[in-house]
Amino acid sequence: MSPDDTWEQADLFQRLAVFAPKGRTSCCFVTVKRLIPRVENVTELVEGTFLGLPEGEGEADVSILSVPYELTTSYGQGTHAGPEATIIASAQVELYDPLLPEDLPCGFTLHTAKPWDGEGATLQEQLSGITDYVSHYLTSFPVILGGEHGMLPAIMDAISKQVDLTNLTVVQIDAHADLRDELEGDPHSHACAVRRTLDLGVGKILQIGIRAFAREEAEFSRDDARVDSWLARDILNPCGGEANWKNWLKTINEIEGPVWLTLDIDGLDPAYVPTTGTPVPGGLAFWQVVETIEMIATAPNAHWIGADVNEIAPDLSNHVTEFTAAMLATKIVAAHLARKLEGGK
Ligand SMILES: [Mn+2]
Repeated sequence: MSPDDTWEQADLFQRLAVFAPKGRTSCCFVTVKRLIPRVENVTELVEGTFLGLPEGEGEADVSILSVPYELTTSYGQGTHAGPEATIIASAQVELYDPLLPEDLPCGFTLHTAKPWDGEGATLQEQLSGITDYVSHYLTSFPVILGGEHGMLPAIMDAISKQVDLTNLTVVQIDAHADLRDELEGDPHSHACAVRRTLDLGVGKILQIGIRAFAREEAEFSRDDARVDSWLARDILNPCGGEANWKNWLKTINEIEGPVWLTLDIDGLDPAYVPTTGTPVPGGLAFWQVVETIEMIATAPNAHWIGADVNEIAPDLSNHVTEFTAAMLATKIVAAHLARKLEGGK
């Protein structure tokens, strides 16, 4: 095998450069395959699909959508590259989940959709393009990778053709309330995403992880019965935090009717998502997000219809951000499929 072949092969998995001793210009590359065998009959990772799995046949149970939308991000940049980076990172996520009797896809059909094309000369055209794109995948359980949180109203617009939004509960994990009426004159800013979904008619918002918000948002949340805000400080406080956390889980468990999860990864502490658009200290632990996901899936009277994972800006130095996003997207898929196996909706 020539050195070029070795390099090409290494590209499929992981590359480890072993630099030659001082004074020599050449170097060799060693292929490092996954240490744990993957699903039966799957001998190698498929590039560009979620979890590196081959495309399933027939109607999809779960569709992984990519919305590389970034127009209004106010601080860090790079969320347009989030979906692709997350799909690449997902190839490194384990296929075993304790919730499932077999490894993913566990007999189900997963479909990785082509990304949204990004076309549209104006913001409005782009948002309606996202609505159209999402509309094509609603017969399955969509997991939408973003992209900035400003895409949420466009997603809700698509959902509204199937679900009466006034019956919908949106569970929002986020550092920010996203309840501003406008930011710097822009009503479509990601900082206004949840306020716009209320304008569209969404009946209930349960938001958690909130810790960077404006007086306007605090007052809006206090005065509007549709919004329940759970502040990160109240959840994580060593004195009383545990009781508040249990109360949150109980609230999720009692959801009735259709539910959508919108997971802005900045809801997590920046240790897990260092390169997200607006990292804010004092955020949720990884396991708190996992527990919330599992609780949505098992809520007895809820019908979980889909999720988005947004504000993923790739971490070029060590991939922590997109790997966190990939693990959580996988948990969403596994928790949904486990519920489906039990005969739930
Ligand atoms: Mn947000």
